[in-house]
Amino acid sequence: MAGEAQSDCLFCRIVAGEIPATVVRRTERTLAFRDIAPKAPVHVLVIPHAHYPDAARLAAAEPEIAGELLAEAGRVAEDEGISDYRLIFNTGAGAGQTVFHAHVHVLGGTPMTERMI
Ligand code: DGP
Repeated sequence: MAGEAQSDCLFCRIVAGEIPATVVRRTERTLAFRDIAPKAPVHVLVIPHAHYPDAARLAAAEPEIAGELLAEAGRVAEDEGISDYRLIFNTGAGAGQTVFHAHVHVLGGTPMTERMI
């Protein structure tokens, strides 16, 4: 069913605590943790607990959670002490998406003038 945890999904397993991650924020419906291969001094991923393959499909099915994802991204930036940051939603393998569980990258802590991811 839409939104249900998938046993073969890396980020579902992080949500379940089966795979360790450096968690920086957690809410009832979202989780924020540091990217394993940071592309900037601040590189945090914010994901919904619910499994949707990408952010657009999350927004279509659960617009409230999609809004929470953005609000949490802003709170991560605030917690990290950065006012300038980039939010990235890679959607589809051809755009660089490698994990097919909706997520937004929060990138910052350095001048964000070039393509980084
Ligand atoms: P994307 O390319 O947009 O699908 O981003 C997926 C990100 O997930 C990528 O920047 C690397 C990160 N990542 C992959 N595996 C792990 C992991 O096991 N732990 C953490 N913290 N991040 C991971």
